[in-house]
Amino acid sequence: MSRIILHLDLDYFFAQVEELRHPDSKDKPIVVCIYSGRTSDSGAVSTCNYVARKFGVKAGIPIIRAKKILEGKDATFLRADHAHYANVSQQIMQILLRYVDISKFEQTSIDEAYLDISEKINGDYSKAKDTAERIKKQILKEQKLTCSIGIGPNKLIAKIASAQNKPNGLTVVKPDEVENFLSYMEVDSIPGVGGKTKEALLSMSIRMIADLRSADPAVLIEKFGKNTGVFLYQASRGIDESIVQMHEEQKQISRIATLKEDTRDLGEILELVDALAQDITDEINANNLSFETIGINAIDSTIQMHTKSKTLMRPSSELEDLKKTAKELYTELLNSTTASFRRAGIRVEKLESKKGQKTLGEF
Ligand code: DCP
Ligand code: CA
Repeated sequence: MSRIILHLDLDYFFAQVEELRHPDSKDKPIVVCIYSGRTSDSGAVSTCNYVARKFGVKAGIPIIRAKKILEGKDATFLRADHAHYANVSQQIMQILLRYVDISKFEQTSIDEAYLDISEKINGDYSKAKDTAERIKKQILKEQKLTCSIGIGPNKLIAKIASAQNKPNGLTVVKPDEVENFLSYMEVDSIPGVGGKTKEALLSMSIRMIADLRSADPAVLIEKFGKNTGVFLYQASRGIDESIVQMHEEQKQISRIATLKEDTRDLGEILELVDALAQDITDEINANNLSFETIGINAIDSTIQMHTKSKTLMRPSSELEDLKKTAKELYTELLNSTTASFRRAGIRVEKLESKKGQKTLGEF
């Protein structure tokens, strides 16, 4: 069965989020910086808005260089606030999970995700496009952010497509358009093909994906090794069988917070943990999920991490189960150490969609 995959990438993510917090600077250059701390200006640009990009500022360049480029341009330089961006990212991923079951969802970075929307779309690319438009509208409505979406028969094509019409783009590539779509692109449009591979290919007179397609696979394998050689051969033909699926370690929801003071009082710890448990079950229920394993992670006053976990007899989504197990685990933890705790956390794992209640999808 042929698949339809959607790839979403938020536009100039950190900087777009900062535009919302600094509406007066929105139409001027905004540069988000990661300061290294050596001198007041040392560090690199994390990202910037499109106004700043027009002048040549981009991710990775030294902050000092960006300041020179934008001198006299009334630019705003901001320190990256990862906690805030992670929070916004989480809300957006929650929106996406309304459109697919969690088993058809894969978040690949703070601002990118794949959705396998094959089911219910039934090979109809115009329906897939409608879905993408709805997702874009919803994210704009709830979070005031724009994103770019690519749709194609696999992850490779969807990802390349999402980069085509940034910002606020929507690019659909149907199976019979794949070959043409790729032909006029340079080889480094293929995700994973960086400067080194590009140069090596150039030395073989391979610049465009169309050139790569005519290359002898045996030569590619000889030059790049089996894995990369086969990958290049397949990618140039738009072939990618990899499935949309979260990695095991991503299939968990966790919360951690700082206690009012260092303590080993079970009551005080549970007061905080119960609030975190409430937060987790809210997220679980909003997504129609269940959990089976419950874990705790606590950091003591010497910054040592302690963890414990327990698997239930059957999956649950109940706050009471979570609170009860957390209490057991924290009781065990306190009995096993004389440490005092600074931070207390809780997490749920082995997440599954609840049977018979697949997420709505709204297709
Ligand atoms: N990021 C970073 N340093 C980099 C690249 C990215 O800190 N060298 C951060 C800031 C970005 C976020 O990761 O906002 C997402 O990275 P993207 O590569 O998707 O870049 P943007 O979202 O900023 O821009 P685009 O509109 O091109 O997607
Ligand atoms: Ca992005």
